[in-house]
Amino acid sequence: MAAFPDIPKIRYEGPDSKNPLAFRFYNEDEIVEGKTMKEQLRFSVAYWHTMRGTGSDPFGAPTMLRPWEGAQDTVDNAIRRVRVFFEFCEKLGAPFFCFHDRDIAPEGSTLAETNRNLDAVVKVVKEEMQRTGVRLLWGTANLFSHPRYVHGAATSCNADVFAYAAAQVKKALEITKELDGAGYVFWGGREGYTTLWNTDMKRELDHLARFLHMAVEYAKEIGFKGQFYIEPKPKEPTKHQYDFDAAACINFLRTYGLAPYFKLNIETNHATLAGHNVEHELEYAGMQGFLGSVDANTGDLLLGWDTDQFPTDIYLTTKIMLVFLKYGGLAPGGVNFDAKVRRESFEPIDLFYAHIGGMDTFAKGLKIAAQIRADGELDRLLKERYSSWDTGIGAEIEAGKHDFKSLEKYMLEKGEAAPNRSGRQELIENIVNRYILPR
Ligand code: XUL
Ligand code: CO
Repeated sequence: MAAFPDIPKIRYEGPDSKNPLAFRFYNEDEIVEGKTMKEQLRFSVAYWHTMRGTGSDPFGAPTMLRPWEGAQDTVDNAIRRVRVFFEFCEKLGAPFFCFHDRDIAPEGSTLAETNRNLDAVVKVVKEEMQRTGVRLLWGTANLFSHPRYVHGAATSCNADVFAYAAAQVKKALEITKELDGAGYVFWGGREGYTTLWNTDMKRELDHLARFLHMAVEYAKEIGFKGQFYIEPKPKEPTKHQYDFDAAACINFLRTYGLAPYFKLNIETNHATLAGHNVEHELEYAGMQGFLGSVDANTGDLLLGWDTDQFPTDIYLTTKIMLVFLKYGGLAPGGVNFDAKVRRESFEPIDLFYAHIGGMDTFAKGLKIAAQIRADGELDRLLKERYSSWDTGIGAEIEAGKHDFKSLEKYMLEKGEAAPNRSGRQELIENIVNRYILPR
């Protein structure tokens, strides 16, 4: 039985459409910068929010109406849910999905039983992937929900928990390979601490690095060729998470010899929790060769936690796409909607409205970013701002021809630096608005 019988396949109808179940900007076959929108954006649906989000919060019970859910979290129920999920992706026209191991199948009473549950569900996931053509952007293991991970997983003070986590990631890598995943994400949900009084930070980070090296070695052994990602987040659930932001992650990866094997999966709401914005994090990763994928969502700056809302801000998506286009596109990463409908949006149809809005805002952001790049006006202003480095003393410094003594001599002769020029921020913002608000 179809889970969404009243919902048609979502189609592109163009900017004038008022149909809430149609795209106004996401036209999957339209070419932007030499690729189709589908290839440029690589949209992905997150299994955990879309299928497992209940609407519960610390103050209240679940609210989501999901008629396909049974009373118990059984393997049969999990299989029924998988079929609903692929019907959703198919109707939406999302080419990818992402999942945690524990999203798709219930945990058993032993690791062996849990793995059997997983195998039974993965079989159906594979079938549905073949039926619909929806592909796996990345897989991951949930190393944070179960009480055993109370002190962390790879950074736990309990060596047995490290071993359990290793076994869990081994299996998650196997199923990600089985499902031909384009990547695998490590989000350090509880890899951090609450108080340094009881924490040996150096030892925990050494363990985390050892764990990630084991993952790299095992991927090689089984022939998993997908991209590994670290997903930075500064806090929540722990007070201080080790993968704080792009800079902390890159430093960690370099320190422990892991840099060649990892890129970053940057999430908007995590960036803002770290006191950055997403374009800062993307640019920082990009300039050092660590730009990987994006977990697309948005936070609420009036709330201090990870609200994971669907992105509907055109400035936000334009900025994200500008960085990705600059660094050569998203593949093998994608735009994964790590986003959930509000607790108050409890009907199944809200899942469609939410994803349509996010996809359309990204599609329009992509088109605007491509137009900004094609016109080159912002690039020219940027180049002009640094033009003192293109000739004369600037070019000589960049070429390594100077030291403090020669620069002192230069300035003693000159007497004073050349005057500064305006940064023109307001002009630039007005130019950007010409693209965002053309008429
Ligand atoms: C949590 C978060 C995770 C990761 C995958 O804030 O973003 O869902 O994306 O574990
Ligand atoms: Co995420």
